[in-house]
Amino acid sequence: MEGRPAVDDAALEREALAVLEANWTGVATVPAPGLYPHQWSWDSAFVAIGMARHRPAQAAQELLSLLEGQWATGMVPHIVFHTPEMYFPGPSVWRSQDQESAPNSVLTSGLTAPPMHALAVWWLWRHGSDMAGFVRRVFPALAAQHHYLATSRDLGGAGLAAIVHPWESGMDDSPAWDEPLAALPEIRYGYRNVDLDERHPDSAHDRYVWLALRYRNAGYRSEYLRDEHPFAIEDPMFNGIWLAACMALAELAPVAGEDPAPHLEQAARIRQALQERLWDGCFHARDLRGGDHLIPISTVGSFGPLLDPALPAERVVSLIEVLESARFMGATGYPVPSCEIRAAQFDRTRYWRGPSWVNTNWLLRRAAAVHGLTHLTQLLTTGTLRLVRQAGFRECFDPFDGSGRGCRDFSWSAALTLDLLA
Ligand code: 2M8
Repeated sequence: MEGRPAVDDAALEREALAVLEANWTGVATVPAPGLYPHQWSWDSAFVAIGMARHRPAQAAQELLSLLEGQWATGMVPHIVFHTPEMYFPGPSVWRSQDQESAPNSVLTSGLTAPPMHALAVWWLWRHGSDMAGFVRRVFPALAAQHHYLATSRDLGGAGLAAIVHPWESGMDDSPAWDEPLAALPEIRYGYRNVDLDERHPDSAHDRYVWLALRYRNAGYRSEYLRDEHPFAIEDPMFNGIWLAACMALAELAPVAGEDPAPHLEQAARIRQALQERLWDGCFHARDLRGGDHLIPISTVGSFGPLLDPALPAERVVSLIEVLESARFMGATGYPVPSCEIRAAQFDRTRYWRGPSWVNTNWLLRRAAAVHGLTHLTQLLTTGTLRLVRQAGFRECFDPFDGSGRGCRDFSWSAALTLDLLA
């Protein structure tokens, strides 16, 4: 594998802080220089988590900058464009300025992303200092974000939030979306984009753009999503994160002088719906469009509901068995492949189709910790640190030999390393 001389903890921490400093624009952190020149929603939450102990004021600013992009509907967009840097799909695709509910001060995308933010604020409150004022300031925005998910995105009507685009999962090219994407019409736009072609060698990317344009042309209306939009999926990772975020909001409520009860009730609704709708021996995504059925493939997203401290013990045991088996980390040298390796679609080299990611490793480590699984927590910590020590802060990694893939100096890989080292 592509190695580099062993670095000790202090050097690794210095390197991580240097990457984050280089990727800081003055108001926010870009995921990586060049390829991702704007602020991405869940990337910023992971950056804030990693910075909580080191630069809490900057971490708070990171989240405030993201929330500047929040729409009046409560929707927190998956990209906020603070600068005119070129990126496709950029502001001319999303046209947020034409939407009454979008902010005037900044341009944004029209989709959302996994709602990590309340958890990030909780992390900051727990590990940073003097955070009560910040918590009071952002609490209403976080409550509005959750209200948006509970109303405009409960497309299945049973208490889960549906994603309406693969980009909303944060795991764009996950094999879980292959089948629902294949059911859409074949689209061939005229342009080509080399970076994106490498990620999506088939016409999948054109379908992504087509889906985004349909939603935009419908004025980003919830009624359109409910009645017409051809892509709607209840994803276990998105909803597992949302549940954890509701629990975090309940714990933050007293700090903000608010009642925790509605947030605990929301968490209970998600918990029940996850069990009733997404469990069939493992958690799977539910396709609300193609005849309303579970998509059989298991991915790293299947473990999202493990973030719930109240997940029934027998479910925890079954999920951990799958995670540690030869279907996932039992067969690879490094944690955790993003897709089960026995699946025909597994590809150790392609983004969310196989490689290991620092953010999902971190989420599973958090899940292991909330269930008191000390050995697994330790395995995920050391395995992830081995990846970045050997290959650097790459976007993702080959799960078999640990070599780096995607771009370099990737912010969440650096930030979460800081948390793993703590
Ligand atoms: C990737 O997503 C973008 C589109 O939003 C892309 O493929 O170009 C994903 O890995 C996503 O999870 C991440 O937030 C984003 C920026 O790092 O890149």
